[in-house]
Amino acid sequence: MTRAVLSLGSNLGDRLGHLRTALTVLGESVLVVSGVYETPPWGDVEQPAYLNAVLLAVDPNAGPYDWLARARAAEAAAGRVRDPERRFGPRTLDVDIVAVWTDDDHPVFSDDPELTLPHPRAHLRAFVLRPWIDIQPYGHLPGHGSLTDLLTTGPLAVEVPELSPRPDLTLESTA
Ligand code: A4P
Ligand code: MG
Repeated sequence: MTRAVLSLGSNLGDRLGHLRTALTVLGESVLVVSGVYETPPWGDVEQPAYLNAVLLAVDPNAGPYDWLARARAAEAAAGRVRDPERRFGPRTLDVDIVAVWTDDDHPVFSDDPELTLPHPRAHLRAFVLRPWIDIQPYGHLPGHGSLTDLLTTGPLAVEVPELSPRPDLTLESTA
């Protein structure tokens, strides 16, 4: 069994609809979903604002690479087209594997470029950590410390106020 924290992002087309598509594809493994946040684009600023959310998923039969396969299936279902010229550019749906834990609660670490765990940029992104703390207030990003510390000290603290909670947009869990 593994537990996985996945991040969802969309800034093209029906953004909320694309996030909901991810939940539909991930299905019953989804245990809990954060609120939705409207966030300024990170990494490549010449693009529309994103909707971001984070979820916790659990599956007795899923290994780490199964989460990656499901993430790709969700992106495909949302009609994602990759632009190799624009790494952090706009997309209908991005599903990243933020972190994975084994059934005995050990975090999985991997430096495989195909699946790097934890996600190599998660600790730099308020748009991942802020939704995550909604669903795991005492959570830790493996290798980087508590979500509370990451969000309240250091460079991310100034980014948090730039994220707009969108309580008018809800992602229902399918669990
Ligand atoms: N890969 C390795 N590790 C992982 C992992 N933990 N999770 C590999 C997911 N994928 C992982 O990913 C590129 C390669 O990373 C794949 O081969 C995969 O096997 P991709 O999904 O093909 O491309 P990408 O998502 O465009 O690249 P990347 O580098 O993951 O982009 P990011 O870092 O996800 O950035 N601003 C805001 N506000 N909100 C956003 O959601 N997202 C991005 C995308 C940029 N700016 C944003 C947002
Ligand atoms: Mg990605």
